Amino acid sequence: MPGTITEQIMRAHLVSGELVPGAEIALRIDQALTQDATGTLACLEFEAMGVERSKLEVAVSYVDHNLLQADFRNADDHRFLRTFAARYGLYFSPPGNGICHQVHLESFSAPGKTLLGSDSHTPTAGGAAMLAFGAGGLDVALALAGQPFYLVMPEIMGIRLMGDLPPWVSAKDVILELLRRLTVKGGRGKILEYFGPGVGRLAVPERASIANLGAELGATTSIFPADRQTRKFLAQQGREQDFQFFKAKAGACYAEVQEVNLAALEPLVACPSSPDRVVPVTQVAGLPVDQVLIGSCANSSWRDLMMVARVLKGRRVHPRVSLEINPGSRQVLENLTLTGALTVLLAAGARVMPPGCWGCIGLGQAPATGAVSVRTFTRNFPGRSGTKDDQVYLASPETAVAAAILGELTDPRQLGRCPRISNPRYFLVNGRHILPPPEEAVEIIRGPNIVPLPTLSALPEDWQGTVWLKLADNITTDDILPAGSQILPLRSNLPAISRFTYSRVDPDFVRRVTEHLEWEEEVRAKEGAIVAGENYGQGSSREHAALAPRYLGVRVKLVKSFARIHLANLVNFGILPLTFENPADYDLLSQGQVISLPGIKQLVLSGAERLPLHFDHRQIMVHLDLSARQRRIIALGGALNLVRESGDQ
Ligand code: MIC
Ligand code: SF4
Repeated sequence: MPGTITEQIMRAHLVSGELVPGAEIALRIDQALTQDATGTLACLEFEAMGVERSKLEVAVSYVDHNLLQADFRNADDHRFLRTFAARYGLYFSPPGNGICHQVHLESFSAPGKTLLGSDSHTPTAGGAAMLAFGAGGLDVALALAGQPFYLVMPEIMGIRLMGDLPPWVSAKDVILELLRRLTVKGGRGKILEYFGPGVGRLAVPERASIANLGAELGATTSIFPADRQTRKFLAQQGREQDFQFFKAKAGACYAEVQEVNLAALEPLVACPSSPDRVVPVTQVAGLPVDQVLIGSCANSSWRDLMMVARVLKGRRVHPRVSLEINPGSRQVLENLTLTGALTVLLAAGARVMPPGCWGCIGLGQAPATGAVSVRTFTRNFPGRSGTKDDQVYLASPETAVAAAILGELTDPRQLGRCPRISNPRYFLVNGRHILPPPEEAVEIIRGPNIVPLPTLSALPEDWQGTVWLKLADNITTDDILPAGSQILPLRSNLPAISRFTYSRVDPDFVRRVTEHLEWEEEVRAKEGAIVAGENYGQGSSREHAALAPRYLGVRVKLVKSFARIHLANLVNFGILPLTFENPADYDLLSQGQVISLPGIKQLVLSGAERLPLHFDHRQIMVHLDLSARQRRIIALGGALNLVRESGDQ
């Protein structure tokens, strides 16, 4: 009998397939979450399915990303999401309530349940023993419609935690250590399951920080057992009734095991501009720092901000530094207020924002030119902060606050005695702000910026197109379609947002591919391909990064390897995700080259895994590694076409 926690939860939710690594499986989903930046598309997709009401136990629409209301557009989105949630039976968490992952952990997490979220950090709930996956909005819309979630069964990697964290070293350092060892590609095709004596010493919010950043390893998800600590956390939230024990059975078998001795860890930082460029902070100590941001779904729990307040007590922020605090949730902020910690933060010179993502998605808080910014966030991809050539370091709250006080990167152990943070027996829990769906009928209100989805054409019998862009390894979805305060308000307006496709890596891309063409009319008549290296599409789950290129005519992506969520999004929008049989063939292709895939539709539908690709009188072999279900979707031009065709609900 399979005995890992993952297998136990999967078995209880298995709709089809076998729990064999590499096989496609379908899982029943208990809970779903969306956030505003991905949620409007998910809502439009759900509407296109013609289903009357969400079929899930719990579904929550959060507003946490697009909080700035510089004009009507984000506000229109918020109202659309609120009325949509009320109409279709979702809870609604309004702006100011907090980051979806933190609020979900506090208010809805339940051991042993499955959760699907249209955000890549949904695995945060794995800290409370949920099997939680990030996915594109369309997959979440399908889950709301009662469909299972399809994924390739990952391998299960065991992470044995030993010992106890030393003072000034915290959960962020545990996951930074794994990023140092495994890199941003190291978790691909894997679920990370934590076990061992060190686990029991970590409280749920600390586990959640570790599970959260598993996304940066490329892992499918991460999960911790449900134990005494989990019960304590749920009791603090007034939800002890949602607790049940979950741990791996004796003889549970992991494909591989990484061991981390917590006692041997030291404070670490991820250097610019990738979460895996990890070094001990001592190696970069002394570097002058201009900005310190504390928050994001990785590090904005009560424990983290309380630690920051306790360290700041009686101290002042360095005059050069702008210290900004983004609390994870209203609950965190209320409890900081109650304990007086908020006053300490203000007195020390911190700027305190309302709960939300803010600078983590580039919504404000951009650093000055050439400035060093230390952040407790999840990602430091180039330019994500909103400043070109930014210098963003990722660190724990302890290391970040030390930098804020001394004005330079510092080993926090220099600060003397480390405060001990013990969680209160009960938090002040105020559930009134999460709106349950009403019984009565509600009309959905849309603003002019909410544009209906386009219809996508089916795959032609033979395909020919131009290589429109050639890119390197580790291209992120921020590179494909950036976020930030200018672009985020266009998340529900595909024609408008598509004008920013690849704008960060090739500002000329959109002009080039649409040149001499009438926008909208002919743009889809001409098709193209993108060529790239390893781990293409890492990072965010935003399906705009698949849909916007498709809208501009990209039908083929040919790369050395794909990141999981992006691959699923490409399939959902009818883009052929091809990989090189021989990675060295990458060097043979260049921008502007015409490539062709003769008989492609038949080959896709026949299940062929090796396909011939022609260019310049030569042929190379490329791979299409998809299930029969995914092949049908590609042939039809996208998953919505499949739903429409089958009248499937
Ligand atoms: C991110 O951290 O990159 C985001 C912004 O939360 C994204 C979602 C989005 O692009 O809206 C994610 O992680 O999926
Ligand atoms: Fe928000 Fe940042 Fe977390 Fe994404 S990673 S959900 S932008 S806080």
